[in-house]
This record gives sequence, C-alpha cells and structure tokens, in this order.
Amino acid sequence: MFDKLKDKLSGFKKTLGSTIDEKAVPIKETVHVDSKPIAEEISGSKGSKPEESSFSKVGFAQKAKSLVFEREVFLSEKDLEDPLWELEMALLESDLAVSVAEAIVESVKTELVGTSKKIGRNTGNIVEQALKNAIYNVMSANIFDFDEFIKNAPKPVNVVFVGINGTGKTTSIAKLSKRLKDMDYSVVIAAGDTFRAGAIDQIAIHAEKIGIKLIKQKEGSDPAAVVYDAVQYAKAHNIDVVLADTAGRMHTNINLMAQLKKVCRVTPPDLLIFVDEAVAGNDAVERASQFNDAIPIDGSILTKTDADAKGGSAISIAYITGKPILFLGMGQGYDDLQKFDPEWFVNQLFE
Ligand SMILES: Nc1nc2c(ncn2[C@@H]2O[C@H](COP(=O)(O)OP(=O)(O)OP(=O)(O)O)[C@@H](O)[C@H]2O)c(=O)[nH]1
Ligand SMILES: [Mg+2]
Repeated sequence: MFDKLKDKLSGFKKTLGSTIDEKAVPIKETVHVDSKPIAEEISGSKGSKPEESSFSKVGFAQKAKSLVFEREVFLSEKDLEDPLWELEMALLESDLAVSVAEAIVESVKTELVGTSKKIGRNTGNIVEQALKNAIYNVMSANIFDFDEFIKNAPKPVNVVFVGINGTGKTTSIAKLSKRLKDMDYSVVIAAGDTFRAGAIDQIAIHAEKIGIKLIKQKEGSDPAAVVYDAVQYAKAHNIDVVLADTAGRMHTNINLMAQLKKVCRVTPPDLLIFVDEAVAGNDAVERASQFNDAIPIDGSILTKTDADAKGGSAISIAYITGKPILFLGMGQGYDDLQKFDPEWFVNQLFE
C-alpha cells in the first residue's frame, strides 16, 4: 500500500538528513563534580539552614561527574529551500491535492526552520517526526470514532452509502455489515440500488453469504421507498443498524442527485458515507468535495488502497472535505476493511 509515496518520503528524509549531518556542530556539555551541600546551592546563601528540610538530610550529595557530547543544528530557510521544493513535487506526484501538499510543506518548514535543535546520531529522526506531524495534522481534521458513534447513537442507526459508479459501495456495505455482525450488532441491508441491472442480486448474494436480512423491492422502484422500508423493518424488529446501498452516480447528474436528496429527506441518514477508490487520486478528492457540496457527507470510505501506490487521495480527502476518513478498503475479501486511524496511517508510511 502506498509504496511510491513511502519511497518519496524516505528519499526526502535521506536528503534532508544529510544536509543536517553537514550542518550539525558538536556541543560539549560538562557537569563538574560539586561538593557543595545541595541545600546551600538551592537557598543561595550559606547562612540559611533549612533544618527540617529534606535537603539537609541529604547532606553532601554529589552530582555525577559527566561529560556529554551532543550535536546541534540550526536550519535556515535557505537550507530547506531545495529539499522542500523536492518534497512538494514528490507530494504532487503522489496525487496529493495542491493545497494539501502546500500545507504539509509549510508545516515541515515551520517545525524545522529557525530554531536550534539538538540531534542525536540519527539525523533522519528529526525529519521523520516533522513529516509525521505535518501529515497527521492535515489528516486528523475531525477525528471520528465510527464504533463509538454506532454504540451511542439511538437505534436503528441509518447509514447511507453514496458515490460514483464502481468505486466499492456495495462491497464496503458487505464488509461493514460483517464487521458489525461480528461485533454483535443486528444489521439490515437496504437494496437501494434499484437502477443498475443486477445490483439487487449482487447485494442479495452478499447478504445471504454473511447471513444478514436484505430489504428489497423490484428493479426500477424508488430507492427512497426501499430505504424507508428498511428503516421501518429495523424499528419493528429492534435492529441496530441499517446499511443502505445506492446506485452509483456522477455528482454532475442533476436527476440522480435529486433522487439521492429525496432518499435523505424521506429517511434522514444518521451517517451519510461517501465511498471512492484511492486509485482515482485527485479525482476522488474532487468528487468527494462536490458530493459534500451537494449533500453534506459525514465521512468517507476509501477503497482499493491495496492497489494504490500513490496514497495522495487518502491524505487529501479529509483535509479537502473537512470530514473524516472512516475506513480503508484493502482488498476484495469481507475482512479487508481497516478502521481508519490517522496515527496508524502516518506510522505505517514510515515502516
Ligand atoms: N482490490 C480491491 N477491490 C475492491 C475493493 N472494494 C471493492 N472492490 C472491487 O471493486 C469492484 C466494484 O465494487 P462494487 O462494490 O460493486 O462497487 P459499487 O460502488 O457498488 O459499484 P456500482 O454499484 O456499480 O456503482 C468489485 O469488483 C469489488 O470487488 C478494495 O478495497 N480492494
Ligand atoms: Mg453497487
């Protein structure tokens, strides 16, 4: 996953690491043996004896004799100019949206420029930490815990999935329904894609395999009615979660977007989840933003990360929409769904 991006980040770490190595100067810290009573040193006067103080009981404690060599580096804006330019290019080549690449570069610059930093032997660490902080900051907008939300929300929780054609909505619903079932929630699926031929059969097969009730009508019927039926069924049977599929549609298709708005009006979703594929890169980010403008989403699922070397959409999508990534799809199996956690994500970029 995201191998090209990982290579580029590690390239930046190496380049800047060697600049730091060249500029680093040794500093010598010497701590002398000191035989003054600590109490005196603290009070600053020989006369005053804090008799009951614990210091006086310590008596003539000696500090350890030590001689420590460390290195220190001061990076100017000029030192970072070329490496940061390369970083920005690398991020753009990895499909990051321009504003996100700029935000990351700015954050790395702010962290590294103009202050004197003590460094150890491994100069890469300071660069890695700056990069991690920068990427974490752009990704962690609105951290949202899906599991906590499901646990605490009034039941049934109505979750509707939207996105363009073929991005993985139906598969993600199947994965998520299994995940929720494994967590002992009762789930019902609404076959809200009444538009594409074969869509109802496709989700029916998943529902049967996983052992989950499916609410469906015939092809061509009103998706708002299907989702309504599913919510009514869930209410009547004390079902915890409704997962509603919808037909893939372009955000530019006015009629199909109006149909989606009707679904949301008839049975307002507790969570409206936008699904797109990581491999679509900047296009996915753009679509997320436009869906979000048309019908405000609550978060995104990014699928096919197993086939995406660039990683840019994963980093950009939360920043651009201001809504969290909830899950990553990492394969075609039911268990190939990773709950998204920005900290985990950032760490695995440097593994
Ligand atoms: N490798 C990989 N393939 C995936 C992933 N998620 C979905 N797919 C595949 O992508 C294809 C499309 O998935 P669907 O779930 O049918 O997509 P959809 O968004 O429901 O498509 P429409 O209903 O046509 O709009 C299928 O072949 C899935 O197996 C993933 O995380 N990784
Ligand atoms: Mg589908």
